[in-house]
Amino acid sequence: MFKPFFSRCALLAAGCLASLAAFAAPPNVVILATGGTIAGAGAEATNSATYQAAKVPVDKLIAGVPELAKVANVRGEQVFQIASESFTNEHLLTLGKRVSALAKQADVDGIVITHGTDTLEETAYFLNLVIKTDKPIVLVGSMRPGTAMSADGMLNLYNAVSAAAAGDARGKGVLVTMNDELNSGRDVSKMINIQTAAFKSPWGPLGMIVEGKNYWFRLPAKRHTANSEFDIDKIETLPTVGIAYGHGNVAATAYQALAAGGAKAIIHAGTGNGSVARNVVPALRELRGQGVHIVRSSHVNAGGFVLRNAEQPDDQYDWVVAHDLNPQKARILASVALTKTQDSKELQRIFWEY
Ligand code: DAS
Repeated sequence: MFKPFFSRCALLAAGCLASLAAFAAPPNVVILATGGTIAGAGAEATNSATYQAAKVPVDKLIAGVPELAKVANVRGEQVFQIASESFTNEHLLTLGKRVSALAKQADVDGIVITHGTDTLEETAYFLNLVIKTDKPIVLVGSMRPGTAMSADGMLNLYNAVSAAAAGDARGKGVLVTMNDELNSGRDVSKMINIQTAAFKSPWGPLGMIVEGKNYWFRLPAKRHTANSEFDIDKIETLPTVGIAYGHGNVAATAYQALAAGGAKAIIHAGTGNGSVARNVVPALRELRGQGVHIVRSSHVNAGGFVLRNAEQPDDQYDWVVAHDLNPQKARILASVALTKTQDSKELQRIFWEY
């Protein structure tokens, strides 16, 4: 007689807890604003490409999307107000340290970073490597300023806050949401510079976000965030790494100038699968002999794939290959890796794992 009574009480209690959970406080999401087109303003509604980036402050961005309040408790911080082509290593470190501090706070459930689209992919990858958290960190930009017809920034920002507030975005590394897609900060790149569908991942997005709900189709395969060996709180400077572009009739001048300017590693943005013109090889071998690391990547558009000892005898030359990272991402990883090691075999391990 007593058993049914107690089981009914347990069911009643569970029901109360469930309804309480439904009224639980919404997640706390912090928006860190850095500038870019998402904060841009043009003279006319027809100016979708002629405008000034980095004009609108974060509080105005938030006020422009009142629906954010239905998704999370949102507050904003204006970290920078710049076009992202002007990001420096110091900007990366400042932003990374702020993200790390917020991620450690119990009252922060997710972080959104509004950012210019030009180097958004570099910042996203950098944070993916150095922020020790499972909490959602979502970067977002826009291809049109908020003053233009069919501006994409409002929905992009709503999507980013929805993703950052969603528990199922935890542990998936740094995310980039543009054009309703959820992309890995590692893989995504700006492939087209005039369309709202500008950002693509060579191996596909992780998922889609529709009406504020995440739909996942795949998970990141490489090390990131909490599982990374790198920690922003232990990095004070980022070594200089330069990129030299491979093309027909190329000379060694750019590589030599980068080394003379203090580059600790040079990313060869090669044709095809990281090919190196035969007249440039001696100069690169000489630079390697002077202690500068050479990293072969590919500048093909929709995704390169560089393997060791395919186009060049990397073992013999003691060069590193960037695997599927494009040159600008290879620069980020090389700089972060050089904060830990100068050993080329260790550098290569890091390029395989991240
Ligand atoms: N100049 C671009 C930048 O700030 C504008 C943009 O597309 O966001 O990256």
